[in-house]
Amino acid sequence: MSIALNAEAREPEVTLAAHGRTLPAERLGWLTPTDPAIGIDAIRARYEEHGYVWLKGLLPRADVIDFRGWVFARLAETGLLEPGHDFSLGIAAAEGVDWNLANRRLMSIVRSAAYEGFCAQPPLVRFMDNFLGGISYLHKRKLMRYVQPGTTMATPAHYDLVYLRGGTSRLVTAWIPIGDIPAEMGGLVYLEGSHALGRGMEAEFRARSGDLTPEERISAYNSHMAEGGWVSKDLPAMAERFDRRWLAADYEAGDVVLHSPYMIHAATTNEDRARRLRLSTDIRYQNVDDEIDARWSNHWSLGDML
Ligand SMILES: O=C(O)CCC(=O)C(=O)O
Repeated sequence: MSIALNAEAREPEVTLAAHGRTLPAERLGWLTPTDPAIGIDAIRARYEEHGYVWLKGLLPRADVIDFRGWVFARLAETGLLEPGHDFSLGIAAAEGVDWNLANRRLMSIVRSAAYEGFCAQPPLVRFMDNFLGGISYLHKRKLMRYVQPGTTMATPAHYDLVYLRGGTSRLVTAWIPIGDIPAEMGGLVYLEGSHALGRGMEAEFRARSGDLTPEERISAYNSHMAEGGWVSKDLPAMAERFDRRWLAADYEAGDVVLHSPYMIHAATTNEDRARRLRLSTDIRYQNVDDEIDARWSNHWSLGDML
């Protein structure tokens, strides 16, 4: 496979915002894409250096788009989709969503054989075995998210280890766009080089956590953390405070981003003019021989406080 990969090809002409605050152009940059064909050693080296690796076209694009259609067909009854369009387009209805039903359906989808198969598809499993240098283990608690256009929903800034402190720190998150997610659709943004910051924050938390019970020490909802384990909802202020940029990307179906459990990331709002729903999954891998956080051995349930 040969993919044209141009790191800073796109001028930051888009405006990205989250929680009512717009990222200034000088605090916005672009992720560097990686061609999976460069080989596992080079991929690992990039992951270690940058805290992420954005793998272009690792999965068959048509399969990812098919799966997007499958998911939205199952959610159609909830009123989430505008009728009359191919489900794989994922065009959002302007109103009338039955949120109780949508939540129930989402919980069924993350328990489905189809989703299990998507997450365990051979190109991904083979890659993860190779990347982790052994037998890869996929945590059972797997998250799928859809984001409506024109709403304020956006994941606040955080690093993942906060939610997985009960096992090894040698974790790898795979964030997989299920469909194209151009930057204005509110995909993940990464705080440049922040895996070093996350390590520092974690060391500081450990140093201060002596007064917590063992359960509290591994919980993201302990009294030393901001509500929900977030670092902040104010992305421009974080960029200023740490004097670095947020890196965005035009993700395409078939891409997979791997990020370090210390890498600080967030999402921006979905401003898609075509009113497409942003759909993605985030799942966590580790080497099976490393200690496993037992709290993640159940399917995701809304409100499971993990
Ligand atoms: O998709 C999102 O909005 C958040 C995903 C995330 O936090 C992750 O992949 O760790």
